[in-house]
Amino acid sequence: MINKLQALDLARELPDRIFLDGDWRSPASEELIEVVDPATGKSVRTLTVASAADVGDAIGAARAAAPGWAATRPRRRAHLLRGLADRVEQHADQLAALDCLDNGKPVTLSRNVDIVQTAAHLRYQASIAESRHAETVEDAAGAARATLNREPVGTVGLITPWNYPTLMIGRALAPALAAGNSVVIKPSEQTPLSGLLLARLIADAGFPDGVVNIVNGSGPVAGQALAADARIDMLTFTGGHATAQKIRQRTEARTTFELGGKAPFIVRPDADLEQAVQAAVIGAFGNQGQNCMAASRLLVHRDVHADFSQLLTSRTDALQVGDGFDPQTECGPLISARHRDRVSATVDRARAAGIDVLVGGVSAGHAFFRPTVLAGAGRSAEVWTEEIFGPVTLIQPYATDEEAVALANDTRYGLAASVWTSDPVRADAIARQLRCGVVWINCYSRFDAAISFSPRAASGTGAVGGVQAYDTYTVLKSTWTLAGSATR
Ligand code: TXE
Repeated sequence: MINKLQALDLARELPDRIFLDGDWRSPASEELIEVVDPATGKSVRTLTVASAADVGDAIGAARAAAPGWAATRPRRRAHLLRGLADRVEQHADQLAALDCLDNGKPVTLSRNVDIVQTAAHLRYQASIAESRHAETVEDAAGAARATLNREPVGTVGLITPWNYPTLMIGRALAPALAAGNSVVIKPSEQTPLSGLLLARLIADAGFPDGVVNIVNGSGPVAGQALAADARIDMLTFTGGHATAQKIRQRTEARTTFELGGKAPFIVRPDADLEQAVQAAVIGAFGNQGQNCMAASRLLVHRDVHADFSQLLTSRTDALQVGDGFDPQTECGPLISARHRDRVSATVDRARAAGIDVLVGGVSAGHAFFRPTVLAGAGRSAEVWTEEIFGPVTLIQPYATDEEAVALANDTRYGLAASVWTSDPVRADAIARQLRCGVVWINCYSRFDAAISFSPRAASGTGAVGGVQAYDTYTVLKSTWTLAGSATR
């Protein structure tokens, strides 16, 4: 594992460039972003950000590379994707350390979850590229047959967030490339480091020039330029709702969005409380709660509510908050002191509105905020309706399964949910009624590159993972041949 000093050295030797057409280029802009270590508030380094013209050039390079990449045999595409997966695994410590440095997340979590999953998506999508063959269908009269081909959409823009910097790139890049699209990536300006190392690995893996381009830049300039460019055929955006609204207004391209969430976590009276509490702690406070699938509304049956609350409060209080490079750390800092202030102000407003703070509710220096459990929020409370995106969860008692489902679905979001019970029939009945893309029964935060989900309602659109993600990056073409007309 890499320590913080080594991570700082690594961050400082990465090029202050954009990765364009297989080469490193100095951005035309003179605007700088400061990369900050949220655990200390200290500057790591500065990077020159891409201008709108730089983004335009990156799109030009991607478009020029698109026909060649689309025509590249799927087996070759798969080979290159596997080569990239190998390199991601070989550089797992470095990628994890860079994500720990500018995001603050515990380095072991990043190493064992984010980077492992990134490589898994690359490998899985390589296998789909090789196996997703064209289908042939005969028309009803038997007079003609059609071949259904899945063709790449063209050039894809990926605008990614800061909460899982490497994984959010890899998870979208893998199906986009597997399906034969060229790509321009704009990582979050708050976490620009791992994208630079990924660019090196992409070049080293042997992808043709221009197939992948990576531009670090701000949302309002580089992000907007990418979103508004008519040469972009498809945009994949993971981030905030307000930004998604702006992007929707600016693009006519195909879009997929993964936005926020307000995931319910239902605990029935027959649940294993120990396990449920353990999962709630990880679900609510993992990644410092900066996770669109965070267990942010704990709906607990009134018969076990007191026991659950007591256990949860003491487990939460015992969580080790600290620098992500410290192996003891369970909760790192939030992404920035500014975000910590936002989270803190939300908890202060909840307190002022009479909502109980059972544990936490205080900041702990720099960008740190103690994991927090709230109780007694009504359904119109801000903390019930709005995504906090920090280490803050709520407990709400309920009396019947029907009430639990109604509370769970009382949100504009539709991303994830969890049900805790020893009754498989009830579990299934509840899961069917939940309006969201993922339901975990007696578990939380389980993912697999082969298993897909679709965000719903205000949480977004499209498919993440699985063969369905690959299909999202394709367009269907049916080619008809009249029977007997094209024989040799
Ligand atoms: O996201 P932004 P922020 C949610 C979460 C969080 C809130 C705001 O609730 O508190 O969003 O986070 C780029 N045109 N999620 O402000 O700004 C930006 O540069 C084009 C949930 O950090 O949406 C970055 O690359 N792009 C989410 C990306 O959008 C623009 C993860 C996301 O940043 C742009 C993150 C513009 N005008 C936040 N403005 C999840 N689903 O996990 C910004 N960007």
